[in-house]
Amino acid sequence: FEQPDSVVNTMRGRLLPSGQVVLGGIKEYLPDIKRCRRLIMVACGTSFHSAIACRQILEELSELPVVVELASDFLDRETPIFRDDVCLFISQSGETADTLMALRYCKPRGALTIGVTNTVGSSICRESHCGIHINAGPEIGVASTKAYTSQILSLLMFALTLSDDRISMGTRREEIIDALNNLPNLIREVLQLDEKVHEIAKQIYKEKSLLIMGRGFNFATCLEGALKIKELSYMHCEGIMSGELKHGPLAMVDEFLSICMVICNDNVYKKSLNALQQVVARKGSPIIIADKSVPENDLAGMKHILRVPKTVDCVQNILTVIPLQLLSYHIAELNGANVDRPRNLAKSVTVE
Ligand code: G6Q
Repeated sequence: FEQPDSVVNTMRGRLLPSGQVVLGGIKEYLPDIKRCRRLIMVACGTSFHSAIACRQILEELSELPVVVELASDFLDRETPIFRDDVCLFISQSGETADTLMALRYCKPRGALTIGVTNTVGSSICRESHCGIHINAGPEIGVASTKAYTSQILSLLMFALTLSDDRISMGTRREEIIDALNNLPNLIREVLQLDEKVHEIAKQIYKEKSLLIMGRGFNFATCLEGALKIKELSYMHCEGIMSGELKHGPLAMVDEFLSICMVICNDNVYKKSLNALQQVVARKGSPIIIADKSVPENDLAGMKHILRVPKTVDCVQNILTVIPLQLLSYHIAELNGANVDRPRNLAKSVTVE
């Protein structure tokens, strides 16, 4: 519920009325960053999902290869790193052991390192060459929520700074900046779905399992929503790339399995509808999260539809994840779990 304000804090002083985006912490390094051959984002958990959420727009606006890595796996593989790589280490706490070790691995190999953290003075903040502070404010609960949306915003602004001299991208940049300026209002609107989400939670909180399906810009929402539900309510929940349905997960679908599908009117809309048809043909009855521009007819017969406002494709995932954050909260509460302190987890994972 703090997100209408935390996103403002993330953008404050950075989106200028002139249409320029200024990230003070990386300004001096911008010419070097623009010259790089590859962007690598390294993170764990929710922070990793924010990297997945922004990979596509970073590829589009930077025209560079963009790699997303789980810090633990990145280290296990002893991944090759070069002097002309730019590595971003995304971490709410700035202290997560694997992410910090990945930074310490990349630095001596000559890559430029950028910390994307919420904690000024943290290890990742201090040890990286430069950084972007996400300014989400202290996050008390173990489950990351406002830090996630602020990480996405920070990476979006990073993508915008990389493309500020590309005339051909002017229109695209403008539509994204307009969407960001309107974001707090849209988040307020999404939060009004709370009661409806609560009602859905009452119907599914005793289920053993929930699958969340989507693709494109909204795939990260599925992964992040599933993580929130797992960690808060201990229910088995999986985020599934709907393009992969026919390669395995479709076998699980029947009238008994709980499913949630994210369907937005973007470049993968037709494919998302196709996935819905496949699920319905196997008697699945999914909960739908859709933007308001998706025609009623395309969702005919669906029992639960959560409508979020429509915004630009690369910002839409900030709006689609919030109903799932609320859903995880309500399922956990109905099951009597402590939503601030899930069992077996600690706030910053500083040991292996
Ligand atoms: C999720 C958790 C968790 C967290 C990771 C990484 O809700 O908070 O997945 O994102 O443990 O933590 P940092 O972002 O602090 O590196």
